[in-house]
Amino acid sequence: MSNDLFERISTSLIEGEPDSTVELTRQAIEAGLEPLDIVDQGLVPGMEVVGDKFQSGEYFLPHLIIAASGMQQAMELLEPELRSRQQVVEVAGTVVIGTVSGDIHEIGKSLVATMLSANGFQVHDLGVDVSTETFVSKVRETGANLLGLSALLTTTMTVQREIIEALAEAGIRDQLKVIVGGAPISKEWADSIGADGHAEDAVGAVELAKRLVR
Ligand code: B12
Repeated sequence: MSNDLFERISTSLIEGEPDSTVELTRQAIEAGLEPLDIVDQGLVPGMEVVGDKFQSGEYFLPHLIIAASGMQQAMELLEPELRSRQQVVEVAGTVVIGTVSGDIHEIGKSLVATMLSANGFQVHDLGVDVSTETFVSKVRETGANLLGLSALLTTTMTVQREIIEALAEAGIRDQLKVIVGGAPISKEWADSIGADGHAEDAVGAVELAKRLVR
């Protein structure tokens, strides 16, 4: 039964039916399925197919936009569920997170922010297309011990390096750990720009964050 629902959620994204994506996600929650499984086995595989079809030229930007709106609305239903699964005892750390300047991809960054928050981190989510100056000043203002930088484009991943350099220039690079993520981000890239770590998904991001700020 669960497999069938996950597959229908994926298909609804691929076929561009956001209302069905939301309705099927609601059904999956009501059926008691794990919220993270709904994301990982239903929504994300569907979005991957949409991304592949866009890359191969079969789909165009409107397809991406429609699928993203379905996924975002589904994520809004899932967020409170994701949060309530975790028994938060103490603040694990303070995180500033956002998508870098020039990049408006939001879904993965928001999922990472939600999962960090659900795991006891105090999260300041700056949104998307965040300027380097805003990252630096928010880190100063909050005294954050972790900074999360999301970039989904090969053209914006270089901004992650600029932000790390700006932190150093501001004299606050040593005050915090910087983690990076997004589809094009690899361990090699993270190492080459002097980040403290990278993660492939939201669960990995939480593990990394806990390890780094402990
Ligand atoms: C949805 C989407 C969009 C939506 C975004 C809507 C929104 N509100 O977010 C819209 C339609 C706006 C969009 C626009 C564009 N997009 Co787009 N988009 C995608 C798509 C299909 C899915 C991204 C997604 O949401 N995935 C689901 C989430 C859950 O996964 P995720 O983002 O990877 O996040 C996970 C991990 O990466 C990691 N992570 C993410 N952030 C962080 C941060 C930290 C700190 C850590 C530790 C981990 C971490 O954890 C997350 C959770 O598991 C991808 C395809 C793909 N395979 O990624 C293309 C893709 C990223 N887009 C692409 C392109 C080209 C564009 C456009 C340039 C298209 C255009 N011609 O205008 C524009 C760029 C606009 C801009 N300036 O940013 C290309 C990028 C190619 C490249 N190599 O640079 C991709 C790869 C599609 C493709 N195959 O060609 N896009």
